[in-house]
Amino acid sequence: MTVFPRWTLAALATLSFSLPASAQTDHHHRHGSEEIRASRWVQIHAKDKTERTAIANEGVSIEAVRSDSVWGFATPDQLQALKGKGFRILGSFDFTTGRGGHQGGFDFPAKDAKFHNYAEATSALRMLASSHADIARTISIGKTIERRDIWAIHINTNPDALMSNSSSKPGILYVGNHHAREHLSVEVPLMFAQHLLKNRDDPKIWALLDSRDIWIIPMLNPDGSEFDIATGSYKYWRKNRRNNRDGTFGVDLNRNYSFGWGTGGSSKDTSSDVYMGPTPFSEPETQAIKTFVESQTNLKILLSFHTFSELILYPWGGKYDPIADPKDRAIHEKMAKTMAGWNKYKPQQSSDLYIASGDTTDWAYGDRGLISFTFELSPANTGGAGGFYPGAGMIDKAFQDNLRPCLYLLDLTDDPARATTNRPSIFLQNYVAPSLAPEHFWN
Ligand code: 0X9
Ligand code: ZN
Repeated sequence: MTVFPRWTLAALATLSFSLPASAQTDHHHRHGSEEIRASRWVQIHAKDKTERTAIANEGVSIEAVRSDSVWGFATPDQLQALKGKGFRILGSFDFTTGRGGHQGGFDFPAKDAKFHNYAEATSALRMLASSHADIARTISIGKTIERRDIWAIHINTNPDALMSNSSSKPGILYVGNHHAREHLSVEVPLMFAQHLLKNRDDPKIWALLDSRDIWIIPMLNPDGSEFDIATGSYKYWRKNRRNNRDGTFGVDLNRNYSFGWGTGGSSKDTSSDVYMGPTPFSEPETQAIKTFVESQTNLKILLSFHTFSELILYPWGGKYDPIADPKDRAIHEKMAKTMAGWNKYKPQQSSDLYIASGDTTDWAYGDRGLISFTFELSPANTGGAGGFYPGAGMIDKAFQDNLRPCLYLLDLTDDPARATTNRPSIFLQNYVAPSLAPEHFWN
């Protein structure tokens, strides 16, 4: 368990979170900012997973777990309830109204310009696919609640598979950005797609491209992402942009999947950051993943990127029980441990963090039988600038740290059980990553 070093409440208290002036007049944004204003960024004493689960059950969105506490967003009501149950609130911080006035362009602050907004992510994927049109295509897997297309890049060396979106080769899905403010979770899968295609002439990469069916969806929640950056100052937005018709917005897409939906660590309160939605798969974004995964019966592995804390998580997340099937359990454990050896993340069962039901990987494994992981990318700790906004310098690090794990998963896609046999991945030995070409990428 990570401890919480060199980080004081005094340092946190000097941070100010900004809200747009435009939020005062813009109906569409007003309710969102009210929710943010109502929420506090808090540290709560919690000594173990049972206490963390109790906190999550109050509807608090836990963002970082420390040895004896958690950090997250909580409403005053939730804090009251927790105090009533004897929890100690170690710190509670406000959002303050700050600058605003965006001119209609949704973009990152200049210092974070390397991050891709929706238009940039879309065009990066398009350019990538069109410059490798023989083996890659972009395709929309559905539309968000605000009618944005959710783009996937499909990589397959068989032109018929590209045309028909179906392949008999073993398939893998990498998906980023279930959570809006976790912008690094867009960049890593985007760079991974770029890496595979730019290095297609590397024999090891080509062997994988030629024998696997590869799907990458870097930005599942563009509505939330765009909302988060729309004013020039980050809004710490997590959910999608569903209008809940009661003055609140947003469903937590990582609580909206059907497997074990609503059985703990999620909230029925529409204003909660972990609002589960009115019904399982109520959201077009999770529906799009469901329809897609159900249509791609060749899929074997799913990796969902989140931030932050540097963790590799595997099912179950909605219950403390380990995976019952000994083979599947061993595969998840072995793969997580092997990948953690490379990226130095901490491998563990999701619910060791805290119970959260309705997440992507419980559904992907529990309903579809896919070997499934959640990566919580860097940073390890909240750091001075806040863990969701670690700066553009973190992009390259997160990519470098996770390239080999991503390639390893791709390699084992033909038969994940190879992880536990004497026919392991080629990436276990003497692996030197082909050179990166970031200068081609940023556009
Ligand atoms: O709570 C989440 O959805 C994920 N963490 S995040 O800080 N990115 O929001 C973790 C999901 C892991 N699943 C469970 N703990 N069940
Ligand atoms: Zn997340």
